[in-house]
Amino acid sequence: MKLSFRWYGPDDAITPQMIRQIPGMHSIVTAVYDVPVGEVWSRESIAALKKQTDDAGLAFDVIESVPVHEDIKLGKPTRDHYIENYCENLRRLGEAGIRCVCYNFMPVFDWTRTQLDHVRDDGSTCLVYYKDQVDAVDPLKSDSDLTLPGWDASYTREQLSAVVAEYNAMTEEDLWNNLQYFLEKVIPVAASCNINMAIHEDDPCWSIFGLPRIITDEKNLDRFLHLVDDPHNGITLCTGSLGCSCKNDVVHMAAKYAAMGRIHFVHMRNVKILPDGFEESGHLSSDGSLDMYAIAKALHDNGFDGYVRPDHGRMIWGETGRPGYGLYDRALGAAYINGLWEAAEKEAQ
Ligand SMILES: [Mn+2]
Repeated sequence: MKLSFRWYGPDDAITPQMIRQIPGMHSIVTAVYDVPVGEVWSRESIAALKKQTDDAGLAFDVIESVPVHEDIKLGKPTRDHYIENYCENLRRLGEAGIRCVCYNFMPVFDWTRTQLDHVRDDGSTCLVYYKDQVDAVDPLKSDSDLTLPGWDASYTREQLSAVVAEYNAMTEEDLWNNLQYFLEKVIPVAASCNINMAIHEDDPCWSIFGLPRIITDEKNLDRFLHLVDDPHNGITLCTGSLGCSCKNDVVHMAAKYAAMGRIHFVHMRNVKILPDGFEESGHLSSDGSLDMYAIAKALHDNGFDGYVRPDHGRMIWGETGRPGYGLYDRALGAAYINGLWEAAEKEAQ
């Protein structure tokens, strides 16, 4: 297990030097943020990230994310141009020493939550998803002034309605076909660059606004891995994204896909499942619905040797900043992951 931590680049108030002081820290997880989605990342921007990471004494080997342009997901004629740009990014990242690239294939909306600052009993705040609040939003109604946090602000309301309508005309099978087309071009390039591709599950792992969503459960992950049956075609096991549905047995999935050598990256976070939604919790097992030790042990006992990072944390101790990405609670999460891993190692001896 190589412990890692997400860093949002030079504008992030949390610096690589701070991250370096978390015990056991190995890698920075970052991305180039100064280029629109679908364009080629400059070698200068990649080198600047690498230098800042190197200077802090951390490894520069994981990217989250190289985002996939909507035209690729929609299967538009322009997709070949964007896929070639994607492959060029992989070549440049491979040259710079990147070994793992996280991405997702979610239509339009990346992660979806209804509130980013829900106040918990202990006074900390967290991200939540309440179904009734999602149901109250219709992205196709341009006169609606309702929005959800985390929506891509680069879309105008009209553009958002248009792209949602395009996806509504697609079936899940169409999306599968577009994913396969993408993988068949990208995975051979990743393999030649010694990069493991790690798709992130849809978050949450069900359809929203009638949009197709396919990276959601064990059956679909099995199908995904067979689309291109190459070890470089792997997954990011995001425990919170899969674990917000009680239908997913995250411990079983961790064991199974680790044994297959197809988990390259793990996002460790806990989540409390509610009858109609979920609340993100502290990393500790008893704070949510997931058995975090059983997940860590399943990974360990099945030979997992990839990257792990604490995922979203609560906001605690008065910290402000990017919701879910404060320093304090993620650092607590990292310390907890260290403890879980040490216990799994010693139990196995
Ligand atoms: Mn995640």
